[in-house]
Amino acid sequence: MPDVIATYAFVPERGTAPEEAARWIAEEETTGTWTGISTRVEYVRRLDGEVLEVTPRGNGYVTRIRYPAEIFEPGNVSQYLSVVAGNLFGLKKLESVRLLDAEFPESLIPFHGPRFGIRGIRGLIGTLDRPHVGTIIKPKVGLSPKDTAAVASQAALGGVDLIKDDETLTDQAFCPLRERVSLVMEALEEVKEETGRQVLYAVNITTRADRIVARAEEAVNLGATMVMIDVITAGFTALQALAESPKIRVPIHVHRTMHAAMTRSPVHGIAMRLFARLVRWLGGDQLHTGTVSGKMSHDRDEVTGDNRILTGPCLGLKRVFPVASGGLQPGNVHRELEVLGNDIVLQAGGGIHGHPDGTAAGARAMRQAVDAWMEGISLEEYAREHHELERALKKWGVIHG
Ligand code: RUB
Repeated sequence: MPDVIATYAFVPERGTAPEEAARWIAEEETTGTWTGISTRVEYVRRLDGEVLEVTPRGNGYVTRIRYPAEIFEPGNVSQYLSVVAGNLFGLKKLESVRLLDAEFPESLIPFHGPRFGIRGIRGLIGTLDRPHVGTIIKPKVGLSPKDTAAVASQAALGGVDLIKDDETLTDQAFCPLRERVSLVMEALEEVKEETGRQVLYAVNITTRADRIVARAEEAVNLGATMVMIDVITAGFTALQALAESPKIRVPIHVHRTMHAAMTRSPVHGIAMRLFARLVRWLGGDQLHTGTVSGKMSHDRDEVTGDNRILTGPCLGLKRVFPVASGGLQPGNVHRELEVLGNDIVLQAGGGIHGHPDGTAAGARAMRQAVDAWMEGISLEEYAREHHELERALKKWGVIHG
């Protein structure tokens, strides 16, 4: 049976040989512990982890460790994480350790993946190949349901494809979910009647595990055309529960707030790569993977590699729409697209609602930047005949490589 292979970058504790440090990982996560134990009887030894190789890299080492497939419970991703991303991070034998990736055999991926994926979402919106433009309602929190709907309406009129709640907005007293969804959907229906355009609304249904599916169902019953989950804070199995619920037949937008506590350090933690794999397996339709020129810390090669995990071949599972978000404005659009390609959702909060002429103008400016890209015209040249874009570029400038 093919096994699980996990790759770690690490720096051993002073005085510990790299091979020994790697062996500590393999043993801690399988059949061993800090000392020899009489209960590690012979038949258990087939479940030992195995250090396949240790090679120097930079100031440390990279190791590949084989975990026998048999130690994993098929379909239980919480348990998968407890093995490949478990106690090892705290071992004193390692000064630092970062899980770079883990590859699992087909027998451990018994998941149906996204229901919609890139093609399904394009079908809902009616686009063939242009990048999608999304917005996050800003301010993150504080607006009443009525004002949220008014902002959504302006963004939709300006031309965005997707409107979403921010990661900290759920069902607070100042903006109850029921009222917010009803009013936003009413506003988007009006825009649809006026313009013929379908604009999706991703409602943040993140809540405790035993209530999340019911909350998502409630949002869908109120007309939500997408649901959103903060997958790191809610848990991967909460995403799985949503995706597997027969009543939630809308795409799932996956936000990754808190990920950087694990993914940001180049020497310690967990690379985004594994989370991208899990989200695709478990049924996310869109996933934040970062920008290459925005406000959040990023590594260009990691972002493009993560997007390939979402969009490359994977056991016939549908392709997940990558979402680039954080500090984007019309002046970043060409930089993002030349690196990330057209199968991308470009999301702008401040870069739309901060436009000098308001939200609708900001949405128009983002769309104009995308249109310029599709027509092969530079932002500066397109801005000469597109007032909203011109105003945005004057405020924020054009971001080159
Ligand atoms: C964007 C925003 C998003 C972050 C998340 O707002 O608040 O939650 O982009 O980051 P703005 P990531 O457009 O005003 O910067 O996508 O990297 O997880």
